[in-house]
Amino acid sequence: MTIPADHLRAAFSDRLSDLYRREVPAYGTLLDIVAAINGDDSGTRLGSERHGAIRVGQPSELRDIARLFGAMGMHPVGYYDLSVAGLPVHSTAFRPVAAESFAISPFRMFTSLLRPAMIADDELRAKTLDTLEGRDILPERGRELLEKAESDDGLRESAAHDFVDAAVSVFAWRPRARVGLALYRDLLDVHRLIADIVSFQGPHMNHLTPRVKDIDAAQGAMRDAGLEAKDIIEGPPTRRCPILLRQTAFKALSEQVEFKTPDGWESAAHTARFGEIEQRGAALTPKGRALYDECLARAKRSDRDHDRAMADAFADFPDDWEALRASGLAYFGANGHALTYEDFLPVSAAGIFRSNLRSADDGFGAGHGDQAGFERAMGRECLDMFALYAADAA
Ligand code: OOG
Ligand code: NI
Repeated sequence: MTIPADHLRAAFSDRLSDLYRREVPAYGTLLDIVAAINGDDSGTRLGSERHGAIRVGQPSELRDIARLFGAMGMHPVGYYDLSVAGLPVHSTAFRPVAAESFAISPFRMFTSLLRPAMIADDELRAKTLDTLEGRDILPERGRELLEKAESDDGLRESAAHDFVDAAVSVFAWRPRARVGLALYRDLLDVHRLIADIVSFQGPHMNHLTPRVKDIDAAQGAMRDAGLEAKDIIEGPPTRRCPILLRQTAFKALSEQVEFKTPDGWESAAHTARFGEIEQRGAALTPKGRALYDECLARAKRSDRDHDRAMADAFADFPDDWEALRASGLAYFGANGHALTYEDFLPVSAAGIFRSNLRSADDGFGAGHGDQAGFERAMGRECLDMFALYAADAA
């Protein structure tokens, strides 16, 4: 019997969580907080739901990742242009698409690709490309098993186990850098994100995010547990009928990295990896999403404090299920419940990236999106999230 892609994904998600708990102990604290708040729902989809985030440096890596995730039933949905927030990356989210697949494992991976063209300094851009060249993020055994998974044979039990092992290893933290300390520091000076993407052996997990029922409660509990939480929760304000996605994170930890020198290794600290939590609400239609974006823009123009500005800006966004349905703002399924938003939000994602960058990393200015370029690099198109929700809606 071959193991179905949905089951490979479920095993992969659990194994990543075990790994991250060992690598980033504060993530374990976060899981305890979330389990306490989710209570009885811990045994349902909510209890095992999480997303991860990774960053890759070049098209060949994005293609490998797309194949690897494809074998686990995760497909690229949506295009996120982070250059509008001054970040030299663009992204998609690999996730299941069918309701039955979500029921088995809703694991998603937010995946960003470096945009070297946004590095203005010619010499540093050339060095970045040089450094990335030849980096191969898939272990040989992983590549063989991937080919098998993609073939008609599929993977039987023990090969499936090895495949998940190999897939997990791609995203593990490897403390030996591929670059010397001087180049690392040059890259860090240009942008912390670039240093994180270029300097290492592979695309280590940047964070892992359990889903919580009540993010306001979780934010308070994070502070009580001594985790340095972000000042604000990204996304819509607290509401009776939750919509889209709300997120918060704790500050990155400092990890020792070894850098090559002419006569051995020297170590220095790298700060990038953290934990995040999310609360998911209803998927909005294009009309609902346009209203959300408008409210968000209004809040941004306000000179009141964040919570006040958000509450004011969203005051007219209907907050009962009947009104959301009647006005065509949210998607509803055949059972009468709103469909869950399974994707991400570009402004929130920028806030999550930013929470662990410096103000000096804002120097890129606004750019433009390049979805066609991203898709060319990936060798696949990004699926349209609205079409997917519409197909599931009653
Ligand atoms: C990804 C940041 C975006 C989210 O949940 O919106 C993200 C990253 O830091 O690589 O994960
Ligand atoms: Ni995230």
